[in-house]
Amino acid sequence: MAAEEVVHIIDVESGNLRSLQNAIEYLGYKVQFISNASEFKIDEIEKLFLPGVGNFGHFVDQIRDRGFVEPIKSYIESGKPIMGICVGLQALFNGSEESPGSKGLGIIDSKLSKFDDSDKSVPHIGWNSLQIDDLNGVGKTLYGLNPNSNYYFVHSYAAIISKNEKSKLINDQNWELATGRYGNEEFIAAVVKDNVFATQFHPEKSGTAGLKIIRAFLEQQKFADLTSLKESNVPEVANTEHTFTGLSRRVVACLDVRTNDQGDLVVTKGDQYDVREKSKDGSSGDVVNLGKPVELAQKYYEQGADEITFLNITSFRNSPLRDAPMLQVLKKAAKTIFVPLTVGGGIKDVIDPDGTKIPALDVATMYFRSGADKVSIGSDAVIAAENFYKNNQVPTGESPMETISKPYGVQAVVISVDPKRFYINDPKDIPYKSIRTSIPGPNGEQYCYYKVTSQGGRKVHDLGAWELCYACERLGAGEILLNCIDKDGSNSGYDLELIDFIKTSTKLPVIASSGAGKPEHFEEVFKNTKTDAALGAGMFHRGEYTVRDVKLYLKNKGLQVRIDDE
Ligand code: 1PR
Repeated sequence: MAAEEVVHIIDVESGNLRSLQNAIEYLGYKVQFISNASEFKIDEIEKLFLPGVGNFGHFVDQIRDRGFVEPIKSYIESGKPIMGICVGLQALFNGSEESPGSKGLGIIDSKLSKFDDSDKSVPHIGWNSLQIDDLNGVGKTLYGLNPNSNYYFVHSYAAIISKNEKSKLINDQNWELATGRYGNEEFIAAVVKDNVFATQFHPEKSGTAGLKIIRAFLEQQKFADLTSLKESNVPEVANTEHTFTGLSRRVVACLDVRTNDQGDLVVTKGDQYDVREKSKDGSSGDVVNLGKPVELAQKYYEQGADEITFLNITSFRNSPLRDAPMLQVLKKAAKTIFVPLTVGGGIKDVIDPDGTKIPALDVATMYFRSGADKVSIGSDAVIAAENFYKNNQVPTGESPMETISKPYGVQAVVISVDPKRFYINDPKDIPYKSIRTSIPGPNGEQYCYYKVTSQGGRKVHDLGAWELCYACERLGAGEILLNCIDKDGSNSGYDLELIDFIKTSTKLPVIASSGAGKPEHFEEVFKNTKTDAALGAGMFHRGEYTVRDVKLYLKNKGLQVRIDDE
């Protein structure tokens, strides 16, 4: 590599480009962004990235409006290397079912459609593997794409291909393909032709395995020997499951962050949302301090966490715009952590001290620009859902979920649900959906339901958790972080009944949270519920188990997990 070689990235202000910048810089290159056609000087560009996140129409319309279409086409004709990522791959196609009125670049003569959600969650979020046809039997793979690795995908639309379509792309259009499988659907995970390379997954969010691909592109190592690709040195386990979706079991580490009484930003954790130390007489003491956010996040990344979530748990008290430490945490963490980062707490319309109203979209943009891949909305999701029902289930277009998902895509919007269990004798007693429970109430009640709360459990609302999730899916949420106040910090395992109950309200992926105390709890939740991911906090912070302990345990139990490349 030439010293300080400059690499260019097309920036149409959609999604988190900071992570890609960080990954490229981590590999020793300099990054320059190009945000309009006048900055696009073909002669000065040696390697070009076209990353895209979110909505297809928003992205390709921006490409067109900023005058990028012809420069990109000329650049490709010049033979210099270009790499598309996620919607950057999708933009190479003719169009997408997501945005019928918006035209793609038409470089790949095919189109995109939505995954079928009748038998699986959509969006397709998580770590999946690739099928790579041995290129003409020569035992080579492209840009280090490794069939033994897992890569991070997050999308609802894809180039879903039949055998016929695949053969057309390969034989008539001369594309080389790596495909992925999501349930019964085969889709394009990566394409290569001459100087054009694109991936549907995010290599900048795919740990060491992903960094290897970016490096191979930067060094233009187009062909790697398939046999030289090192597999993980953790031994395979006989009878390992093959999940129906193809996704590995996703393990998320969560950091609840707040300022303690000394003014330091710390990772904390309590039980049932009480994060203060208890003294012997029962009075509460200092905020429990379990460590520094960036240090812990880095540790969990190195231990193999599939995703890291930061929750600013007291953000409802003050303006997040003044709460710069959380932005700093994110910026710093994103420099060396190459898995998805979610940030929650205070994603809502805020009024700054001078009276200026700052829309939730701008708050979210700040976080995306600092390195977040997803934002998580708690209290405001409850308010939006209440308004949804008041408005006869008609979305107004004004809730943060709607305004943020429009440009950034639903996959970037998580809702964080803080439910509390209530017992009843008869489902007809309440206007919400309920379940028959195997853990009867204190007075022998056979049924229960869950009310949602906001402001960190302080305010209980007249709204069921099932109804909240149902509404939020219609308002533009893309994933559900499902906490449980009764189980939080209990180390007694997840509320399995709650998880399957919520899965009946939505097609969205659900992250089970609250109650994990040992690796067995992860096995239990993955085997006995339909959850898409499982989150742990206290057990990791207290050092009782590492993320790697959990993953190796699951692997030994025959569950499919991602162990990152060495
Ligand atoms: O309402 O949009 O500002 O978001 C605030 C966010 O902060 C919400 O996501 C809310 O869940 C979270 N939050 C608020 N107060 C607390 C608290 O603990 N006092 N933490 C809090 C919620 C729940 C999980 C936790 C799991 C796993 N924490 O994230 O990490 O329960 O813990 P465990 O494995 O140790 O059992 P807004």
